[in-house]
Amino acid sequence: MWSFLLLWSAVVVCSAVAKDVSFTINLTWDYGAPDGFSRKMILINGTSPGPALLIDQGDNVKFLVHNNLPSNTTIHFHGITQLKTPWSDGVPGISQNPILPGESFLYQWTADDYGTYWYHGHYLSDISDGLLGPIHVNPSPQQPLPYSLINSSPAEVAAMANAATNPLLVTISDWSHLDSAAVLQAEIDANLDLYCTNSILINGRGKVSCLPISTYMSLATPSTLQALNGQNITAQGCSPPGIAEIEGNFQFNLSALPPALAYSCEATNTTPSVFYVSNTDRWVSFNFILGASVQTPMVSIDDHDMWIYAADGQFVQPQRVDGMLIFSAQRYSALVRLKDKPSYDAYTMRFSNVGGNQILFATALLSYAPSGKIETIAPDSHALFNQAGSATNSSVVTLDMSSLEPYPAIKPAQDVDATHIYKAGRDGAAWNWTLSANQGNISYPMSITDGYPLLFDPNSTAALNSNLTIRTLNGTWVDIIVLTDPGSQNPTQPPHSFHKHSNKFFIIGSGTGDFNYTSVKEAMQAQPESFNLDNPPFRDSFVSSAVAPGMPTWIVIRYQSMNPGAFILHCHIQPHFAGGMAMAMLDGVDKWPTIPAAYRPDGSGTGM
Ligand SMILES: *[C@@H]1O[C@H](CO)[C@@H](O)[C@H](O)[C@H]1NC(C)=O
Ligand SMILES: *[C@@H]1O[C@H](CO)[C@@H](O)[C@H](O)[C@H]1NC(C)=O
Ligand SMILES: *[C@@H]1O[C@H](CO)[C@@H](O)[C@H](O)[C@H]1NC(C)=O
Ligand SMILES: *[C@@H]1O[C@H](CO)[C@@H](O)[C@H](O)[C@H]1NC(C)=O
Ligand SMILES: *[C@@H]1O[C@H](CO)[C@@H](O)[C@H](O)[C@H]1NC(C)=O
Ligand SMILES: *[C@@H]1O[C@H](CO)[C@@H](O)[C@H](O)[C@H]1NC(C)=O
Ligand SMILES: *[C@@H]1O[C@H](CO)[C@@H](O)[C@H](O)[C@H]1NC(C)=O
Ligand SMILES: *[C@@H]1O[C@H](CO)[C@@H](O)[C@H](O)[C@H]1NC(C)=O
Ligand SMILES: *[C@@H]1O[C@H](CO)[C@@H](O)[C@H](O)[C@H]1NC(C)=O
Ligand SMILES: *[C@@H]1O[C@H](CO)[C@@H](O)[C@H](O)[C@H]1NC(C)=O
Ligand SMILES: *[C@@H]1O[C@H](CO)[C@@H](O)[C@H](O)[C@H]1NC(C)=O
Ligand SMILES: *[C@@H]1O[C@H](CO)[C@@H](O)[C@H](O)[C@H]1NC(C)=O
Ligand SMILES: [Cu+2]
Repeated sequence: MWSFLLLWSAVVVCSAVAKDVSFTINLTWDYGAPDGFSRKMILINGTSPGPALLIDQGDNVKFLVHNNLPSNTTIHFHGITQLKTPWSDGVPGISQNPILPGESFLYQWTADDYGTYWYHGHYLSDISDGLLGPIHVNPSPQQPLPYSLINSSPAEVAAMANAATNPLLVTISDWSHLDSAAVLQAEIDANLDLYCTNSILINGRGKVSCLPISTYMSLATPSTLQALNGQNITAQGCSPPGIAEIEGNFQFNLSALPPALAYSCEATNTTPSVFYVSNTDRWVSFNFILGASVQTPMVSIDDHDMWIYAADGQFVQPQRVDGMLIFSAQRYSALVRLKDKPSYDAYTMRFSNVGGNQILFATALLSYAPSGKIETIAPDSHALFNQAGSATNSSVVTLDMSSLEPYPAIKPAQDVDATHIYKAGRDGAAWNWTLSANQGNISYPMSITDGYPLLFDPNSTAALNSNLTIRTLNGTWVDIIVLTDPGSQNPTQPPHSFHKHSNKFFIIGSGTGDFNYTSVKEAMQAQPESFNLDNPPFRDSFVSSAVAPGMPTWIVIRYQSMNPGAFILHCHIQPHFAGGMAMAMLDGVDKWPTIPAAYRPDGSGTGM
């Protein structure tokens, strides 16, 4: 007994001593063929996704980037709080100047929170060219773990804890055969909002599948068929560009659109990613990261259900699901009970986009057999979801995003010090998105600060423009209400998947219709059923509901300003972000930090 206790306290003491970990990456612009089609892309030390950062809670991280790209870049560590290191948040115009071609930059931060995160480029849409990689932070030994809520048997709990400590990281992205600069140019030339990609990638591997148009039509949902209004889905599985019900009442120039961005499809025959498991481990943890620019896949594994036990890193009351919809920028960790006696060597993992934009899917394999020994795969008839992500069986359970209760329980403040209401939508063009409904455009935020990012001058004209920035006092609680409003030019909007940099927030309410109130307090008196101040989700992403004609939607997040610095709140759908759907957030303007000389534009500006 004594030796057990001593061992335990030794572990605690050890882990309390934060260790330093260093990573160096070299970014290059080179040929790759993730879905079998070759094009130039961003490689991170020769791969995409880049190497996984596997660290422990409390570690001090140094991350040195060599930019050997022909373009500017910055790296953001998505979901990392950057407590007391706002200069390492990686947003051009907000917290640093871009890393120019041939230059290097040193990011330094502490892994304050456990969980699954990711790093990615934040300069325009460089993320869409392959600049992304996973991060996993193992919790400190003091952190309570939710596994016994799934199965209380000590042997099962130990197997789950082991699986969660050694997760299989699944980075999901989507892929276009044109680079992000060409996609953006095509949007402007054709005056369109582009919402198609050529494939979905799982850990950087995918395949171009072209189904017969009649199959696409039979997979289309009733609402997609209604929007199509007699037109066919394209060979690429897309709703044809320029449908007013989808893109708004604007003048489009379809002849300026390269066929690869919506119409053409050339199938490839690549092999999928394989995730190897051993049934003697009993459990495996798949930690999914959605690094996609556009697509929203339904994730499922044939013949296996999943226990979702963390959302955006944060442990939750586990939910048993057959399938899970994952939105741009989100992460979910799923414990999967392995079969004691599998009937097949391998089972298909399915990732099928849900939404009227495109029918597009990817698969991967969960294999019980070692590499090179897969002889039998459970047949497609075992799938619970079709290639459009719709359930094929009425008893399937999908993730309920609104009830991801944090574990252990945490509560937001019951009232706030400040309320900010923003209207989000298109302005003037299908591709021109705004979060403030007043300002914001394609070059935002890169262009607004002209070499002197907001972090270095929180009293600049741009920093004081309330159409572009949210300013908070340190320690205060703040509500941000995002109203997605159908305008006359803008009858519909897809769901937007927003991400706030720095600390996590609570998602305390949502609804349809106008938000005719000046505060949550007032709204709660009128419609208490739309709010949860007791055990709401606590995470770093939130999703607005799709907007239909005449039917606005709204969603409220509540957070405590506690990390003075300049951050950003933005839609993570890349064409929307590059189109301007962002607001700067200046947290703790009354307690502004002193910026180390190494990060200041009038110092070296490189972190070194
Ligand atoms: C990237 O490659 C460099 C040079 O080979 C190596 O020193 C470094 O450790 C690699 N980085 C990672 C994160 O693996
Ligand atoms: C990065 O990779 C390029 C191309 O392989 C190479 O020329 C360059 O020396 C590398 N830079 C560093 C700092 O490793
Ligand atoms: C890179 O950033 C610099 C500084 O903001 C800017 O002058 C330059 O035009 C940018 N280059 C590209 C290729 O966007
Ligand atoms: C749609 O495609 C079918 C073949 O799958 C074709 O017969 C029909 O004419 C097409 N309709 C339109 C409006 O293009
Ligand atoms: C539409 O795009 C084509 C091809 O880029 C171009 O030649 C034409 O001038 C454009 N039309 C309009 C009205 O802008
Ligand atoms: C339908 O889904 C449920 C839940 O996963 C499963 O138990 C059942 O076997 C499925 N039925 C069919 C016909 O696939
Ligand atoms: C884009 O939106 C901004 C802000 O809402 C507006 O000022 C600008 O005129 C719009 N640009 C175009 C091309 O419509
Ligand atoms: C903010 O936007 C409103 C509405 O477009 C405009 O009247 C106001 O002048 C703008 N404020 C600033 C500081 O630009
Ligand atoms: C975007 O904003 C910048 C800075 O306010 C301005 O110079 C530029 O003209 C705007 N671009 C568009 C397309 O509205
Ligand atoms: C910004 O202005 C306020 C009020 O004038 C002042 O108290 C604060 O020190 C200024 N902040 C910085 C970083 O200059
Ligand atoms: C900001 O507020 C947080 C939360 O109240 C507090 O922990 C922190 O010390 C404050 N920071 C500064 C610089 O005052
Ligand atoms: C909100 O106000 C608008 C305009 O004043 C009104 O048309 C609408 O019915 C109101 N909505 C609700 C839900 O009260
Ligand atoms: Cu969006």
